[in-house]
Amino acid sequence: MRTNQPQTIYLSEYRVPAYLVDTVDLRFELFEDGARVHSTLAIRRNPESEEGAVPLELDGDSLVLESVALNGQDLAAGEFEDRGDKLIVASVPEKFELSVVTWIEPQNNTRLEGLYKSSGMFCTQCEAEGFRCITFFPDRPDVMARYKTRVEADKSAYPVLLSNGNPIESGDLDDGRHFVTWEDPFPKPCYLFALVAGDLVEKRDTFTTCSGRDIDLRMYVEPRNAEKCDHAMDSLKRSMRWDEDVYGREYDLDIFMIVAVDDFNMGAMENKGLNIFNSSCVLASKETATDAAFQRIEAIVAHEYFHNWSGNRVTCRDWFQLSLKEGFTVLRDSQFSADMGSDTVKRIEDATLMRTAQFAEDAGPMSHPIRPSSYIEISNFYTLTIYEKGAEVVRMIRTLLGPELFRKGSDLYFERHDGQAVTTDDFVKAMEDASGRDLSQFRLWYEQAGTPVLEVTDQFDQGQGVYRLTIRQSIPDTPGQADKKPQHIPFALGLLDEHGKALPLRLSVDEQDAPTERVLELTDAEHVFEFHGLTEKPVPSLLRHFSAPVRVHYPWTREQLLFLISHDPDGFNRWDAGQRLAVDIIQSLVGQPKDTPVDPRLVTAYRHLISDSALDQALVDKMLQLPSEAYLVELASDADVPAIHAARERVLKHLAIALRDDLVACYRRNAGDGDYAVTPEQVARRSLRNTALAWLLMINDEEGRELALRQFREADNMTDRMGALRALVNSEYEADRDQVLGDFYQRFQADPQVVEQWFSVQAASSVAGRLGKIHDLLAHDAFDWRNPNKVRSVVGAFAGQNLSGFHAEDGSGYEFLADQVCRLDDINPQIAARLVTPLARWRKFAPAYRGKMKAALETVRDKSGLSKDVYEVVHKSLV
Ligand code: 0A1
Ligand code: ZN
Repeated sequence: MRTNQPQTIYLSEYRVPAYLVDTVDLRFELFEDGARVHSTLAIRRNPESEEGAVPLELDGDSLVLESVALNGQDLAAGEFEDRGDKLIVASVPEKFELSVVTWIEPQNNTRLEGLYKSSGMFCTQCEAEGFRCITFFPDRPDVMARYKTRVEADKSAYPVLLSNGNPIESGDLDDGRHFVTWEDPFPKPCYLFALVAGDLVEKRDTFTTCSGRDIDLRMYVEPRNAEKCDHAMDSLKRSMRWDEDVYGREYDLDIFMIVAVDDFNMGAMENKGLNIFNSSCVLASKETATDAAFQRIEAIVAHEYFHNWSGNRVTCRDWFQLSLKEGFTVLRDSQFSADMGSDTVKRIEDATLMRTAQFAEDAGPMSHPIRPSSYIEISNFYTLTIYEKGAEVVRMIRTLLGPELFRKGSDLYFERHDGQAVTTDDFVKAMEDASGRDLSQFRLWYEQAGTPVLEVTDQFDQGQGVYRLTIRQSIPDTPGQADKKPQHIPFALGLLDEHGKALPLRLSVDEQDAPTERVLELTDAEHVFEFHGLTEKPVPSLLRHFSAPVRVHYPWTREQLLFLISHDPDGFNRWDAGQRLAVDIIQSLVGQPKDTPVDPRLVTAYRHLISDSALDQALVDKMLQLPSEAYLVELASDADVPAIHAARERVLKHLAIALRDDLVACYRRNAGDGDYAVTPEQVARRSLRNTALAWLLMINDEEGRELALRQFREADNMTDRMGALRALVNSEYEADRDQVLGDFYQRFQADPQVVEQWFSVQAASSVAGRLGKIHDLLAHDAFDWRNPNKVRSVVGAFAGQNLSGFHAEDGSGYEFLADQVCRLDDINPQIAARLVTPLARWRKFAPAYRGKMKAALETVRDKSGLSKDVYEVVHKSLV
């Protein structure tokens, strides 16, 4: 157990920094047994601070202090205090230079924060508070400085030496060492600092900006990955052009660099001019990466690039404002992905993530507003709420203002705050000032946690031809917040007549040329809207495009949903109707006897979808996917996972049996695409045939088995190969499964990104991923506790995706996860805290499971030396 209780940080206690740093001069001496960091800071008292001549306090973590000098004079022992997490100099002048030398051990840094080694190279991760693991510094984003960085290392082992900005000097030193000095002209917070040193190959390209400047684009990767850079480079160029076209944002430095590293806690990091990526989020070839990976890489490259404006040029005042940069940037990358592919499909993917995972977070013990008011460990707040809900909130501003005024607001925001560290309120203010709209009630989205619930009822007045829609909103209590105020919600809708025709939405009897889709604005706890001039009761199409991150309850009949599936002119809501129907049918089977009939109308609807090649195949592909187990669990209270799993499987098998011939035909119709390309059409074809295979194998279909084995053998790309592998792994053809898993490993064992996929396809499988198997995977030669991707691909995939395995009735899955979290906590607390999430949601589950989950969580709580990362999640979930 922890002896000291970690401290809570409050937004209300924010004070401007007492001291500012104008310039940072760094010199890194990199060695095999450690690194010496020489730092010289030009510091002055902050004129905006009321604190006056207070002691200077710098943050530190795991540093060995070698010397401190003030204006060139070494300080004597009594003149400063090294408390480990703080370096305090009691008396400093108004303006001075402080030089600090620290010794660190990157080779032993398993937390992967600060400077560490990954596959032999040095690299950094400073967001959120990693810079303090490199040197003593006021580690907060509102201290912005200009950096000059000299990196020195052995020339043969580390020929490439990188940092932010532009290289200004380089040369050889004694003993086979060399150096490069970099200078970044843009003031930045220390979380955007980066350094890389390694034996890397360089891939180059150029981009000409809208004003005609040539930007030097460079990717640095390990030699074995040299052929996996093209997709990221192309994605980067598309992102740069898009940000100019859509947001008017031009790149500002002369060089833009991307580096791939294997050991990385998150997906990627937007360090100024030197983005560092988790290898799995940047490297791709058709032989090794699936379509989904190609799309993910494009989105992440864009996300990091877009941060150059939304995050770097304008940054966050403090970490409570994290969603300022993350929410806005996720919206931007989501718009970009929609523009590169299909708007509807992207919207379906975003809404699915929100409804499955963010709603669960918002209803769980760690629920927080997109601008939290307190935290213990900021790393725990890189959440779906900050990122995805944050993006939805900015999207709603765009919906309320319309695209033109939104762009005007964005321009004003960048112009007004360039070079500053600001708040979410500054963002909203810029939107208000540019548009003239009052967003005061809208600001509640930033302050109140929880997912609003809309109860919709309707009534048709035949005599008057009026359709009355009543919408009541409520927001559930969340930890520390009760009795919430109604929020400002844009609610898009349409009404259809019995033939599926879109009806004009007349809000008054005499309204002419009324539109067939409207965005209603909900601001009160209850609204009644009247639509005039109707001759029959319409079918409502509600919350089109997922116009707000809310739950909608309306008493749809199955007939209405079937009608919307085939008639709604809005693609998103056609998909949504299909999901609602499938949810309703699966829910009605949970806990029922095995022979309870499945509503035959589902089969008819699916048959129609599979065989209608006139429909947009990408949408069909999405519509065929049954709601996931995770989503069904999210919708349930007292969730009984094995029962949910069984009901969903029953529906899946029922569909597969009934549609067996249609599936084979679908597979054949979509076979063969010519040259592999990640186009929406090809992606849909491959996905459709992989869905067909998966379903056929669920029912032990011999022809399906042969098709899968052939596809596995003959595949020329990873999507096909993985599709066949996954179908076989999830089937009862045990001998085939072992055979293909063995072949796959033999072929790809040298490629860590593919081995990760090989781990996760097994760990996530309810058939192949039994606990014994999971232990085997952990004992496998290719598994490495120090590599977050490996941990996620086995432990994370088991607890997060293999729900029936994890929720085994004897509680063995819970005990397993608790053991792994404890083990990992000593190696990498950030990853350990993320892994514990499935247990932290224990209150969600049926009593038989809940108690065992709680007990497992208590064993984590009682571990000695628990990190504050895990402490926060465990304690908040046990209160
Ligand atoms: N800002 C990055 C994500 C990131 C956050 C934290 C990290 O370490 C704790 C690393 C990366 C992004 O949004 O892409
Ligand atoms: Zn980001």
